[in-house]
Amino acid sequence: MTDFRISYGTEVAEAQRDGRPVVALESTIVSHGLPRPENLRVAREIERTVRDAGAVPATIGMIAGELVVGLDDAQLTRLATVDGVTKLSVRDLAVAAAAGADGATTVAATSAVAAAAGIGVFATGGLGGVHREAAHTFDESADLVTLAQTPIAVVCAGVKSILDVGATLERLETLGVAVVGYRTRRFPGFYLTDAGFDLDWSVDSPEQVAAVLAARDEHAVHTGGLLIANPLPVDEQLDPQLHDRTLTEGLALLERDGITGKAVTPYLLAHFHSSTEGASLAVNVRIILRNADLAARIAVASVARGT
Ligand code: PSU
Ligand code: MN
Repeated sequence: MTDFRISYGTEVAEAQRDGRPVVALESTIVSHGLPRPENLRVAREIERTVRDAGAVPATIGMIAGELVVGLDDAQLTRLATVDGVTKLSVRDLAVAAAAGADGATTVAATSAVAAAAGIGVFATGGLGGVHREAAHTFDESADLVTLAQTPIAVVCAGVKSILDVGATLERLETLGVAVVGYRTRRFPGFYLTDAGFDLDWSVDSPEQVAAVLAARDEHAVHTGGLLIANPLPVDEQLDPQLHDRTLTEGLALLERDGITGKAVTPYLLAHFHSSTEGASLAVNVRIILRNADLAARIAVASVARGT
């Protein structure tokens, strides 16, 4: 566990003191994954979804060099609307803190901070992973290696479909990140219901996930992350033909514009959102809200078990 100095939102601090369920949420999705002005509206809707399911939302980010677990509405607004918010992975946290920066935390950074704050459940959209040209570029998200070392349950719709999903699943196996499908044995593909790969395990209820987390803590053998892969229903996914067309186009543009490093994922997501005229945005929002709801139910079930 990393020893960060953390500032807690009032509601989160109270919930933790009273042993009530808390769900961690990331801010990169807000600052870099969704277009303005919808991003702020969606950020608030994610928090409301967590509350409606009986848990307290803890959106995580950095404000003027301070790590905040449970951003208040003014802080959330700042990260959603101000220019120059940095995308922060785990390695950036100390540097950004020393610089007094505003920053949005990725899945990697959010997981590490949430675990350090004693929060066990986290909801996001789609995980980062191995990029399609990784054999040449070595571009693999720090989300993977961080989750290998971080005891947190992440509810996601698989990994982003812009990635090499098969290679990402192989890396998750190598790194020792547990993956279970939620009411499915097929790995979801973010915008798409099914990415074309089988899963070894599936769970059917929040209580079952809570049982897995309890067993992990009891045995203390596997201390890494657990992915709960929660697919969109088929009739809510992005039209697969539109998806494939948009992705091919986006990958070509990436090459043309020479985009590399941490700019790749925001660039491709922005391309999807503009080129599908909002269709991918609507799907992305559905994904996050469904994951926020499931994560909250898992947090509630974990508290009910007394673990
Ligand atoms: N899921 C989404 N939208 C996003 C992301 C995930 O629906 O914007 C973000 C997450 O913060 C994730 C990051 O950690 O993209 C991955 O970036 P990279 O590939 O540079 O590691
Ligand atoms: Mn990368």
